[in-house]
Amino acid sequence: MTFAQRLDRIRGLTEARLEKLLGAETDAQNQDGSPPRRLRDAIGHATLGGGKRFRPYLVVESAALFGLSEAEAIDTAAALECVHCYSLVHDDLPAMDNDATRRGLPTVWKAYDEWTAILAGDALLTFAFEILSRPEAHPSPEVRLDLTAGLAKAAGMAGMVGGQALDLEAERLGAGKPPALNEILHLQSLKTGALIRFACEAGAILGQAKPDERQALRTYGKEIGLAFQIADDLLDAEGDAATVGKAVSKDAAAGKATLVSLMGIDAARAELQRVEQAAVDALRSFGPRAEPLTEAARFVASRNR
Ligand code: GRG
Repeated sequence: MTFAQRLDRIRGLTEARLEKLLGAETDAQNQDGSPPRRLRDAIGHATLGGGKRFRPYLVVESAALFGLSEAEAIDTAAALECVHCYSLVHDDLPAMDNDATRRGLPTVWKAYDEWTAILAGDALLTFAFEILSRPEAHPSPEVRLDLTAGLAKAAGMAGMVGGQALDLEAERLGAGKPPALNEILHLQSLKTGALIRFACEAGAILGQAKPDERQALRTYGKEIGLAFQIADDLLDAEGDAATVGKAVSKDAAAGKATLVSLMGIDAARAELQRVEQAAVDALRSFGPRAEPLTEAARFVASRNR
C-alpha cells in the first residue's frame, strides 16, 4: 500500500469509528438522554466529513510498530481526533483566530453561532476522555490511565492550551514587539507540537513499549510536529486558499511573526528538510517496519493542504 492509500484507509476507519461513537452517544434511545439536536449537529459538522486525519494515522501506525491491529488503536485515534477538532472549533471563534472557513466549509460558529461552537468544542474535549476511559480503548486500566494522563497533559495548560495562550499573548499583549524565533519555536511546540508528539507516543503506550522505544517515538513526534508547523507557515505564505481549504496569507496580512517570516522562505525550506531527516533518523532502530511513519514525515514536509 502506498502512503496515500494508507492515509486514506485510516481516514475512513477514523471517520467510521467517530460516527459510531458519536452516534451511540447522541442516539435518541440513549438511556442517559440524548444531547439537544443543534449541539449534536454542530458536533457532527466539527468532526465528520473532513480533515486529513493525520493524527489518527500517527496513532495507528505507531501502535502497529508494536504489533497492534488498526482496530486495537482506533479508539485512541478517535479520542485524539476529538481533541483536535475541538481545538479547531475554538481556534476559529471570533475571540481567537476569527476564521470563516475550515476544511472547505463554514466554520462551526459561522454555520451555527458562537455559543453553539463553544459548547460543541467543550463536548468534544470531554468526550475524548470518555472514549479513553472505556475498556474498548485498551483492556488494561493502567494503559488507559497512561493514555488519559498523556492526552490531558498534551491538550492542557502545559501543552496545546498553553501554546495557544502564548500565541495570543504575543499577538495582543506584545506591545508591538514581535516574539523572537526561539519564543515562536517554543509556543509552536506546545500549540501544534504537543498533540502530534502525543499521537506518536500513544502507539508506544498502547503497545506497552520499552522506555527507549517510547522515547524514540517522542523524538520522532517532536520533529514531525515542527515539520508540520513549518509546512503550515509555508502554506500560509505561499499556498492557495482553494487547495488549503482555509484562508491563506493571514499571518502576513496581520503582520504576525512566524517561523517563515523570521527565517525567510529559503531557510524555512532548508530547516524543513533537516527536520524531516531528523524524524526519519529517530526511528532507525525500528528498521523497515517504521516505513509508514518515515513516509509520514515525507508527506508532512511536502504537503499542499
Ligand atoms: C483553541 C486551545 C485551542 C487551541 C488551538 C490547533 C490550534 C490550537 C490552532 C489551530 C491553528 C493552526 C492553523 C495551527 C497550525 C497547525 C494546525 C493545527 C493545522 C490544522 O491541522 P490539520 O492540517 O487539519 O491536521 P485537518 O483539517 O486536516 O484536521
